[in-house]
Amino acid sequence: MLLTLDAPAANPVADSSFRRDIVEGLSRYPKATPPIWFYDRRGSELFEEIADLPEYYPTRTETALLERHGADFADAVGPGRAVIEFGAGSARKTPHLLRAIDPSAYVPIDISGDFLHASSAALASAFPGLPVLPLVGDFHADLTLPNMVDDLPRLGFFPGSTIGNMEPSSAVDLLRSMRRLLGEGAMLLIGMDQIKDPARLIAAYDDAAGVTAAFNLNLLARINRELEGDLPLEDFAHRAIWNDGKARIEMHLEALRPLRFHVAGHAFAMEQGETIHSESSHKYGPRDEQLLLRAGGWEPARQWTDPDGLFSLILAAA
Ligand code: AVJ
Repeated sequence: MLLTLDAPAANPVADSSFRRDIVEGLSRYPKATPPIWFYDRRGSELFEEIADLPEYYPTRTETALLERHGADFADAVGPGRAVIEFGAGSARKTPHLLRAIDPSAYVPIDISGDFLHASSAALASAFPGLPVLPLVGDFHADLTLPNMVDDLPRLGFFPGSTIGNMEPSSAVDLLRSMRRLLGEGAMLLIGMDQIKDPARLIAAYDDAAGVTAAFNLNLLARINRELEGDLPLEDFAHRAIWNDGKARIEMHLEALRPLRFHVAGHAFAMEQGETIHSESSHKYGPRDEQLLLRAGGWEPARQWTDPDGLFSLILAAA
């Protein structure tokens, strides 16, 4: 049962913070933009295509863990919790968890309103008795949960290793804000991608079919469309590099020649070879998960890792 009366209007707050983040990110050196802005409708659709790519193992590996360990989750979490999902509810993962733990409500949170509305409708029809209460917003900001979940124990669900998009300090801040939002007695089920052979990691972020390149370049198309930009997409190349010192994959958009362009009335220049750093995906070694969760105010309780050691789900308690 979907409890949103109408499709969310364009979110003016997101529009102004999009403008602020992009102008600020292109004004600094090196240029860098927050990955949250990848996810307009086209960006969300491209990410769903990435999730099916042979090179991109995280989604299928995490989904297999969710399918396989449902009885463990039911045992560890118990029925009747309100599931609060941070990031778009993808139709392929969340149903496995919802079927396993018999929740009393589901609150998917995402910044991309129209994509969230579509995925929430799909989930509501798959779980007719479950109150589905989509919340359009930035989960890094302070949010207020729907009144309906006020008196329910909560389970946060933060899959995909999206935590890896953040610098360690921001990741800790996010975990702390999740702890505040979910409250005493809450639990958190979080996906964290494991460190591995850099060649395998680079392939996962620079696939042969070029879908990840299109995902990265789509940000520039969105900037041109929504912020009166004139960036020449044909003069940028997608790059995925492994930063060993920081244990992260970095996606960049490299200028193939000296460039001058405008965004939101501001003029920018790039030298040939200069890049816009558009995303980091941090990878975690043994025990890193526990350290990060504890720093964020959570106590790790259970961990499930696939047989090849590629990806982990960790259950933690507030
Ligand atoms: C959706 C943020 C988990 O970091 O692996 C996929 C996004 N970027 N391919 C990730 C992404 C390039 C993905 N997350």
